[in-house]
Amino acid sequence: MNGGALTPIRRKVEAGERLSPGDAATLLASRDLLAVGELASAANRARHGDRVFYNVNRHINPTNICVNRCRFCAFSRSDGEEGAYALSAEEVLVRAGEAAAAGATELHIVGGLHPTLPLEWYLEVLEAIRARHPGLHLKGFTAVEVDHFATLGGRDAAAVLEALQAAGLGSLPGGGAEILAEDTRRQICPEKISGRRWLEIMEIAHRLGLKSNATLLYGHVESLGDRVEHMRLLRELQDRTGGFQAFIPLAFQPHHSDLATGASTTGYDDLLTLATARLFLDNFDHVKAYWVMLGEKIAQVSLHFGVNDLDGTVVEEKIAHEAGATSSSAMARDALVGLIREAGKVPVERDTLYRAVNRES
Ligand code: V47
Ligand code: SF4
Repeated sequence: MNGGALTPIRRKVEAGERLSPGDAATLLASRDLLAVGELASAANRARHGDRVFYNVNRHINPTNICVNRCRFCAFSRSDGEEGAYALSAEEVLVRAGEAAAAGATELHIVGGLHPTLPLEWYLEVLEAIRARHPGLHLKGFTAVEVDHFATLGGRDAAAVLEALQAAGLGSLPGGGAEILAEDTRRQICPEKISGRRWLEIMEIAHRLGLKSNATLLYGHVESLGDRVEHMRLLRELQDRTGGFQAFIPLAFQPHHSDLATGASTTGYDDLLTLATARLFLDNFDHVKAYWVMLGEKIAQVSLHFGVNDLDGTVVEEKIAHEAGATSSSAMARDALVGLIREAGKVPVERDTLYRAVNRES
């Protein structure tokens, strides 16, 4: 596409008009990355100025045993398979304690769909973490896990979410969204809940006052049209609930899974996807570059392509690294701050709900 095809889109952006799905498709197919980036950067700057958020967090994956075995997932194992693990409650608590001691404000807790571990086990773990570390925000459980707990325990998703909330859950991460367009979703994760069900559970969570994120898994077999449809569905739900905080495109890590293509996403596609999201998802405050999957270099450059959040310190990452990610699995706070500053931006440490964290240091 030449620069001319962007002219009507530029006019809409400048007039504050909403972009159509056709516009998003045009942006994703554009070969004028810098022009798209400039538009996205202006939209981002209008919302956030030069501020870029990061947080001090720790990921905990209680188990990799999963009944779904999505085709793109190199993290999961079947029960009894070599490499399968399930942490004890105490092991989770040790990790939470380490996080608290390191100054984390958030735990990000997600895992596989264990065939028997009941919701009650998770509720007890959350309650124990809350009792020991009341200052830690507990972000956990994708809509996929919530549905699994509901099925295992014979209750509905709202009851599961209410129980988790009562035990200390503060918000939901954005995982499990993959590709919401049903045909492609069935190809890459046939056992997973439908896209419609993922959206339904998010809507219930938002109505209960739980904020969440939304991800997009891109760079595998999906079409650009699937990406647009995915974002359209998210934008439509966000219009109704306002419960999404950040949109997070996850670059497919192409090794060691059933879907392994061996081909990583390109930097060009990563940046175009992030910039398009910023422009099309006009009702999302935050576009996050998850450096673990993008690599630190593209994540840093993306700060000039519409991104205003670099996620966090992470500490222990398994999902991307099992699938061949070459980034490190932890980043020190100073390193995150350095990346942001070097890009000419102003680092702001945030908590999970995007309030600035002030540390005496
Ligand atoms: O749901 C699995 C994805 C997700 C692969 O909400 C893969 O703040 C790439 O959702 N290549 C988990 N992606 C990670 C996630 C997340 C990460 C950081 C922040 C937040 C947030 C959420 O990882 C899964 C799945 O979509 N995934 N396998 C793979 N091979
Ligand atoms: Fe299980 Fe999640 Fe991996 Fe799918 S992506 S196999 S649901 S752990």
